[in-house]
Order: sequence, then C-alpha cells, then structure tokens
Amino acid sequence: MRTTVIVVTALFVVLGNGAARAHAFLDHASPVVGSTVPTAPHEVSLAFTQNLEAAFSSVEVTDGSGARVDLGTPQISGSTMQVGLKSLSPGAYHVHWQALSVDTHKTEGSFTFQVGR
Ligand SMILES: [Cu+2]
Repeated sequence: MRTTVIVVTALFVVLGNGAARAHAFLDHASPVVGSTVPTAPHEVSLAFTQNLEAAFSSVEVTDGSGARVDLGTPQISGSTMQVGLKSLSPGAYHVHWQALSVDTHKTEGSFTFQVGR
C-alpha cells in the first residue's frame, strides 16, 4: 500500500514539471520569493518560464494593510515583468501576479517579501 502511494506521488511530480514548462510560471523574482531584504527595493522584477502577453499580464504589490504600493502599469518584455514601487517602510509585502503566456494559458501566483530595518 505504501509503495503505491509513493509511485502515484512520483507520477504527479513528473506531470507537474511537464505542465510547468508549458505555461508561464514564475521562475525567479527580485526581491527573492520569501526573502527579507535589508533596504527597500525600488521595483519588483519577475522572470517567467515563458514569454508573456503584455496586455493580459499584471502584478500588484500590497503592504500589510492591503494598500497598493506599486506604481501601476508594469513593464513587460519577453518573459520578464517589472513594476516600480513607492518608497517602502520596513514590513511585509505581498506580490500577486497574473500572466497570460504566449501559448494563451493563464496562470497566477503570489509571494511575500519583507523589508528589514
Ligand atoms: Cu501553457
């Protein structure tokens, strides 16, 4: 029984990776996902696994109270999306992105980062 569970889990992992390569998922970000940065960044930069359709891709950055701290329209070039930030105080920030990849698949995700003191 335990062996069956392990095999099924392994299969899902393999399929999951295949699907990830076919859509625009977040590859890496600056600030790094889940990181604490010592000084306030001036922008959030997101690198995806596939090129984006600029008109249908967006990102919002909010502070602990849910207020927007990004400067609005992101700059999208190829597989990267960047958005400027207001001057951030120390605290936790939430990044929520939506992407439409050139293969017309929509994905979204979110992560947090902290600005330290
Ligand atoms: Cu896709």
